[in-house]
Amino acid sequence: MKHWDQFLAPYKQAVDELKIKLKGMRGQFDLNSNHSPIEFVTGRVKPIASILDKANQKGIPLDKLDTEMQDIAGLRMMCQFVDDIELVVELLRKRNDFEIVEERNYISHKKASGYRSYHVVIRYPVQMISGEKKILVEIQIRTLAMNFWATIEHSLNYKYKGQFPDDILLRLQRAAEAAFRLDEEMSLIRGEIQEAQAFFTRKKELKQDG
Ligand code: 0O2
Repeated sequence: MKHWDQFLAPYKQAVDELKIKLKGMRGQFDLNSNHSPIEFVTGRVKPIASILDKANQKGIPLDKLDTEMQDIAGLRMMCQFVDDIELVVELLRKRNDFEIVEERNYISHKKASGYRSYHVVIRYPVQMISGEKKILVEIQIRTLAMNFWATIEHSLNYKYKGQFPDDILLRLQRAAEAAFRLDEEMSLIRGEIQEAQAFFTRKKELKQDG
């Protein structure tokens, strides 16, 4: 167990640091504009049992986890609108506190399961007392609708171990289409939504000032 704690320490450090940094991006948008492309940010270190399961499934030797498993440290950035995702990815590309090693666009190329999301894998330097360690971190950027579907599908996947009964599979596919349409509909009335949100923000600020 001590060995796992040692191995996971830089991943934990990276998730904690990146949560602050990426939430900071949202804070800056709140200060400077009416609309933030980032709704909220979450992060986690993959549980040991999931690391072992994935290593087993993908045939990754345990001594190669640091180079071959890209999502031991994972961050998620949720956006209101599909168009916000590209903007967030652009902002990540411009940062100089990490290096992007891979991008996977599961929005233009959705997975067979119906999964949609944009994945950016970065190499992030963590300052440990033993020196600098560069580790891989996966950032998933998705809309609230994509996140809703993925969260539900992930729980069901866990329950059925990937072997969904036909009726559940059909419902999940329909739900994926519904989430896609929801994103499309929201994009069409984006202007109206943002106007209303700006109005409520101003009202809240006036209340706080006075
Ligand atoms: P967890 O519990 O989220 O940590 P692979 O696992 O082979 O599909 P790979 O090479 O690891 O792919 O990279 P990929 O697909 O870019 O990223 C894997 C992660 O993306 C998954 O992590 C999920 O978080 C998410 N993901 C990918 N496909 C699906 C899907 O069909 N449904 C859902 N709900 N999420 C998906 P883990 O390790 O599966 O799990």
